[in-house]
Amino acid sequence: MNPKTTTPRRERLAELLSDGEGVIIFGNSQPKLQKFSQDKNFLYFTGLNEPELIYFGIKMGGYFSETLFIERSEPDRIVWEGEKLNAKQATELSGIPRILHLDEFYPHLSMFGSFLTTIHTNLGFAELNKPPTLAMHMLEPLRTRFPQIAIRQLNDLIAPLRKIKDKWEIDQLQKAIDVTGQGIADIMNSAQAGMMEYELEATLFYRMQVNGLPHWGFAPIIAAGLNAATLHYGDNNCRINKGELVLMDVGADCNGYSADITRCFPIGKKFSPRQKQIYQLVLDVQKKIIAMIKPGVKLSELNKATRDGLAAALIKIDLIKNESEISRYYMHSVSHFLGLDTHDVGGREAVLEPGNVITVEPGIYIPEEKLGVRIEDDVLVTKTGHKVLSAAIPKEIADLEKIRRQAPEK
Ligand SMILES: [Mn+2]
Repeated sequence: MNPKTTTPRRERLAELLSDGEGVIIFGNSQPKLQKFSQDKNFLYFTGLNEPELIYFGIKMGGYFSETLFIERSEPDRIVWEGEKLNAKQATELSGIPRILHLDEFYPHLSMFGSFLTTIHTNLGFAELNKPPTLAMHMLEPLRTRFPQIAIRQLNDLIAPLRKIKDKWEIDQLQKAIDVTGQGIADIMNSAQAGMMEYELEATLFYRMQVNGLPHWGFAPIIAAGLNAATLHYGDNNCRINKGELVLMDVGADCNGYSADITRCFPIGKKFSPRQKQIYQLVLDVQKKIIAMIKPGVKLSELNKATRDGLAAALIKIDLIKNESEISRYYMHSVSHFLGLDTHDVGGREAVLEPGNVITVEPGIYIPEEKLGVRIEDDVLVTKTGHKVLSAAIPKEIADLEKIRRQAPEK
């Protein structure tokens, strides 16, 4: 990301604001001895992937004024932490001309305090038994002094911007998806009974790293047998047994953009008849849902068609008697937006528009048979329909069995 991508985004942000409205985006902090990961709204609007930064923009008299707050450099900390971003670099990388230091945040904001009507910020959500979020904590003195200022969730304002992906963003997603697909192929080519789930995880992670994508988009799920029927299983620490079906819900990160792919494969040379039956019905529904995708379609329509399709299929094979029982075996939504966040901004009631990227991921989970199947692709909505960005990653039974026949077996 560079000012060529981020400056136009902030110009569009400015267009969403009325006079007296401001935007404050708190960048994330560096946790001790852990990898830094930037707040996605901060990254989207500034392109700066560094900790301890705050962005402030305000509309006044039709004019949009922007300030970035950075840390003061402390010469004797450099040997520990390296050089901090300086003002010149911050402007070059973000295109934001005015740079101040973090200790100037309150004095600077106070100058605009009586003029501000609303602040849109990455507030987060208050939770019982949890401390206030950084934004709540940081804005408290301002709220006390200027009680007329309404504090709003930034995501509600900017979701319409973030959910339309430009070409550069789609390229990042495509690269994340392609490398994830290569890693999935590596796993399918090498997985054997007796391995641990985390060995499969390591195979994909290695592929990501040698391809220049050193970060996961989200914590990977590698789940064999019964574990695949546990929706948020993420321990990845069980031994994989012969005959089990392995479910992988994984995605690499490319410049902050996350792939989100789920594939299943048998740990022998082929699917058992029951695995095949369930897998095929999930696949048929998944393809039907993908075929529906075009501008104007609502996510809620995709959800309803998925439930109806899966219910009809399970009635046909006598697993359930009537449609309402489908919730026993399928209990999540079929789609979410994908982008900087794996579950990206955009909402559940959205109407699809060109430039949206969504997942399509129906599943059937039968714990009593130690079987879970989910198939997930990443789909771009185009002007006339859709393009499956993950189309190169095999999912047909015949293709998967062909790969597995060639894989070494213990
Ligand atoms: Mn997903």
